[in-house]
Amino acid sequence: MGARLGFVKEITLPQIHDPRGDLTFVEGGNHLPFDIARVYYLYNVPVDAERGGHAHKELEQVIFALSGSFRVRTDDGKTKSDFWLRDPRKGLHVSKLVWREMDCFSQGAVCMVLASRPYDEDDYFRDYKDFLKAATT
Ligand code: T46
Repeated sequence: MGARLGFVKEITLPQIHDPRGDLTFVEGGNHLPFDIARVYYLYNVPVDAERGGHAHKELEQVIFALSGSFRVRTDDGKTKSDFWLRDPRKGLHVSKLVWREMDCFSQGAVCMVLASRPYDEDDYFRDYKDFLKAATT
């Protein structure tokens, strides 16, 4: 049986609005379809930086722009899509076997990622040909 193709889906978190400002929260297993094993964030990103350029074998994660904006380009081996993240309530759920590239960071952008697994370099496809083989066979 062939590998399941990866998927990418936008997720909108709750927002509590009052005169003091907005509050958004996220619960693993409730708002996300996995328990959160790791949180990491990217900041001080030069506006011309390109990040990503890999896919994961098992990890799934949700990517947020907590501040500013950036582009996420995804590729599941069949379909390529572009997403702009700019709303802290809206995350991009990126499953395993999805190649992702991130660029067009605005000045001061902060990217937060909620991940289903601890960091493991062995979980990465950093070579596009290796990824394509796993995603399409
Ligand atoms: C992804 C995008 C959105 C760690 O030691 N622990 C960690 O949790 C992470 C994420 C990275 N690292 C080390 C590994 C590298 O030596 O930090 C260095 C930079 O990592 P990387 O080049 O993978 O960073 P990005 O921004 O290209 O990719 C990261 C995630 O790795 C990746 O899963 O989807 O952010």
